[in-house]
Amino acid sequence: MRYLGEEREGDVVVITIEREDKLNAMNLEVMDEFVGVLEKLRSDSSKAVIITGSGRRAFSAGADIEYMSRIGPAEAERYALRGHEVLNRIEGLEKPVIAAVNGYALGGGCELALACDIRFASANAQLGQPEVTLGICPGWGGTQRLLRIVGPARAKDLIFSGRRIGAEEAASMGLVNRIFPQDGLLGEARAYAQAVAKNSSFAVGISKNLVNKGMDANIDTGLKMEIYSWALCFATKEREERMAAFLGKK
Ligand code: CO8
Repeated sequence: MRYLGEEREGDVVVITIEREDKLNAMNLEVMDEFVGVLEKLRSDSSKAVIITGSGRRAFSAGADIEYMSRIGPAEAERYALRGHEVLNRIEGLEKPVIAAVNGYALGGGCELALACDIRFASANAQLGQPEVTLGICPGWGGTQRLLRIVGPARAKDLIFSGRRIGAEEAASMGLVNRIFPQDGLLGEARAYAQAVAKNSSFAVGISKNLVNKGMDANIDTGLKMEIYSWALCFATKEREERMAAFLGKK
């Protein structure tokens, strides 16, 4: 792969966008590589995934502006669809995905982070949806996922103004879960991912699915889904073993 690094440590896979000279902006090739990596992650034995950017300046500065400056509506649709495919695959992956936001996460970069389950940020991170400054609206789910994470008023503020916010402000609106010094960020993300990976991956995966699907379901449907999923856990050997191990300790 040219633009994505992939490194596995125990149960955790770290994917790094490696286009540091362009602040990890994502061209079509980056998105194509993402599709391949995510397809593999769907069925491999890993239990948690971290996505980050190379270097100390950016997670990702977004979609590739040089490329977008030369395309028309048909190519733009193809680009948007590819982006949505990647982000939907991240959201649909039945294992936790943590964004380690190590600098700028702008436009498509912020949208990539929004599709992840958990966002850890370095103290120098800056997030934003500056698309309108370029004459476009957010195109990789920003209007929809940002709305669901921070609510309509904050989403509109960020999208209409295109302003960049720091890690503290992002955390205050729930856009970022936790903030770490830059040098500790990846280590903290790894430690968190390893800790989550120790839990039942079936139970974590099914919980992710319930939260994601529940976001757009009415409460009755969401609670019904929870009951069925909960009951399904009782069909797993792992549930039996984990409960027996707990009782055996006593
Ligand atoms: N695309 C392509 N190249 C980029 C991008 C980008 N998004 N961002 C930075 N770069 C490049 C610069 O052109 C520069 O390249 P070079 O050295 O060859 O000139 C290099 O990265 C370093 O950038 P700067 O010199 O600009 O660094 P600064 O420290 O001066 O500024 C900023 C850093 C503030 C992050 C600045 O680079 C910036 O504002 N970048 C653009 C951020 C942005 O607007 N992102 C949103 C893009 S739109 C988008 O993401 C839409 C998503 C939905 C797509 C839907 C599909 C159709």
